[in-house]
Amino acid sequence: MNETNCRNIILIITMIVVNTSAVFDGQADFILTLKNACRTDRTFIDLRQQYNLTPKYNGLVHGCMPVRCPADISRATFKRLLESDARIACVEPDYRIDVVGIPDDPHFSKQWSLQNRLTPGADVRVVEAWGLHRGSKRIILAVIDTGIDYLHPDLAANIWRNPGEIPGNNRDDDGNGFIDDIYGWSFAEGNADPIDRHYHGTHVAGIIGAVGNNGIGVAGIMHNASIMAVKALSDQGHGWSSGLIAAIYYAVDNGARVINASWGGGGRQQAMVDALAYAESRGVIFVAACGNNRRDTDAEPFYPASYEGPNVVSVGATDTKDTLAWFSNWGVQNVDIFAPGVEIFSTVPGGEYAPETGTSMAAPIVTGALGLLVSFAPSMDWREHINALYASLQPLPQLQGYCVTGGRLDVYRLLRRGVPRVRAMQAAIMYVSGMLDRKKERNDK
Ligand SMILES: [Ca+2]
Ligand SMILES: [Ca+2]
Ligand SMILES: [Ca+2]
Ligand SMILES: [Ca+2]
Repeated sequence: MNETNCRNIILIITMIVVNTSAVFDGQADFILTLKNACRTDRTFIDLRQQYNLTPKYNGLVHGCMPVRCPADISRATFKRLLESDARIACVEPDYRIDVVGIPDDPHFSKQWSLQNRLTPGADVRVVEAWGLHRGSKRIILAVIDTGIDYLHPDLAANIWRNPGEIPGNNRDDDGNGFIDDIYGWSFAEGNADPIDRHYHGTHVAGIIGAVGNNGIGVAGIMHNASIMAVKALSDQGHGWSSGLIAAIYYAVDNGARVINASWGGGGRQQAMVDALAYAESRGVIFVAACGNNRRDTDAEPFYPASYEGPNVVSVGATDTKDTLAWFSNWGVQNVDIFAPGVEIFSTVPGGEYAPETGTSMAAPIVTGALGLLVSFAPSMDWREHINALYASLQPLPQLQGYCVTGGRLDVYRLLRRGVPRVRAMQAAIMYVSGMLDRKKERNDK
């Protein structure tokens, strides 16, 4: 057999094995991260057989392999066994992850919001920003959450549709490893339907990109957008880090430019660090809610917001008085910026609308703002987009000591940062088109 044939056969084997449909839903016993040199289907099969493992997915999720162990051996013994295997870089627990839910003191929250409803609101100046740009469907934002009500009349037109996939033919037409993934994928249920029966993901999606200027409901920060629905949290609002890691890889591999993560929990995890580094390597920004526990995350981290990658933007919540919201976490090293997170009105399943409160609502305001900038100034790279975000904040003395920047989002100033690049691009286009016109004139003579 010559080398080409051999490679073709390996390729065919790869295509059969790499199918990320779920073997089981729910919690894995361990997430194995394989060493770089061992990230092959052969190793996947060998490990499964040798240790009698049940993998969560029918293939490696990049280098990562969530598994259940055989019932007849203790977890501790098994962990030691796996850790001593030279092919495995690390063996970690599969953490429970929850939506960053409504603050757990709803009564107080109601009173608090009633008290402050008459106070003039501080805002992120998005109306002025809309004078410059309102977004576009070219930019894909991934909402990794409880799914999205993609049929909601104020969202449907801004939901991403996988261009390479034909719905309902039981085939993976675009060859991305997922069959009939039209709107995204459900890693919570292991199927192609990321519908939201909770509320959280739909609310987050509407903040980012409810259709603007359509005469109904609310306007997202982006009036026009493509929102990818990646469901990794259940209809009860929780999930497992194994599913969230797979969801991040899915979003990155399918073209998301910004990922919104209004969830968290569990400990620091190498498999998650790897997924976020992969996103960084592809220029994908990861915006994470910093949590609603009213605590200093420098002392007690809240993941994923507390991961230190330069593409991870950790967002805390301010209230209508532009001060730290009563439930919001903070961290002068761990939290990057603040955005409003109190009584934010947005879409909920069934064509409805409701106000919600939390850092879960602050993060998608930042995601939407970054989406606007990415769409407005596409010639800037992700580092420039993030630098523009930090440089354009409204500095507020009352936020000093609560986050790295001491500032609250200002969407208008953010877009202004993109103006020189947009002008330069327009000038270049005009120059080229002028040259073409002159050339045409010469030819016509
Ligand atoms: Ca597909
Ligand atoms: Ca299909
Ligand atoms: Ca609307
Ligand atoms: Ca950060």
